Amino acid sequence: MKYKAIIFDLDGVICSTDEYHYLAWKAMADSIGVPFDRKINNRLRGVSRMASLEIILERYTGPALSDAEKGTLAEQKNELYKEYLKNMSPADLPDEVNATLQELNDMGLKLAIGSSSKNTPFILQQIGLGGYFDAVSDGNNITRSKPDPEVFLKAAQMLNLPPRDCLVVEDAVSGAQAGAAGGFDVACVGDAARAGAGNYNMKAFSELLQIVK
Ligand code: B16
Ligand code: MG
Repeated sequence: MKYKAIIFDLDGVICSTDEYHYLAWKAMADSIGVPFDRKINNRLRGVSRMASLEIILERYTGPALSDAEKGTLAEQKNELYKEYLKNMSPADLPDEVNATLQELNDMGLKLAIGSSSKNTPFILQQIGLGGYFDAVSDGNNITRSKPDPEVFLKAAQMLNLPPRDCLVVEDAVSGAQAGAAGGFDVACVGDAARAGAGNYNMKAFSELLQIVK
């Protein structure tokens, strides 16, 4: 086998929370009168919460905001986002992803998560994957956000494996860059695959079954 483990990004790879992020950021943006649309929302993929807020505030023209006020705005968004996440269930885990994870597990690969999201444990629980992964590295155990490789390096450490033995799976260009910067091979789906950001650029998640052999 080419790899001993696979480290998956969460949002955009295992499941999609794009719409909930959009709705929650939109409510926050409306509350301070800053324009926000789905195109800007796309730029927030894989980006940490505070860095996402800074991107949204690029169009803000009101009175200067203190760090404390920015923290309150991010918290306001997150509270609403968590309310939306309560709607998630195992039905939000696509069948193809579920079946592929089972097959990869049966092949003897270690499976881990490498996500920027501090809500990772809650999302995994909602989609029925709480306790499923061999390691979970997320926004709660990192100090630097993607494209810094920290989140993936910590996942590899938790698995006790060097980066060359782990394949990273990402949907965001910043995430693919993080994987490459950490010395990992990267397989991309979605936006990052269309941008050709990975060593492998997939049309379907199940292509992983061939890539790892
Ligand atoms: P939170 P990923 C990322 O998750 C999302 O793609 C990104 O849109 C979000 O801003 C970030 O998590 C932080 O999320 O506010 O829940 O901590 O793609 O790295 O799994
Ligand atoms: Mg992602």
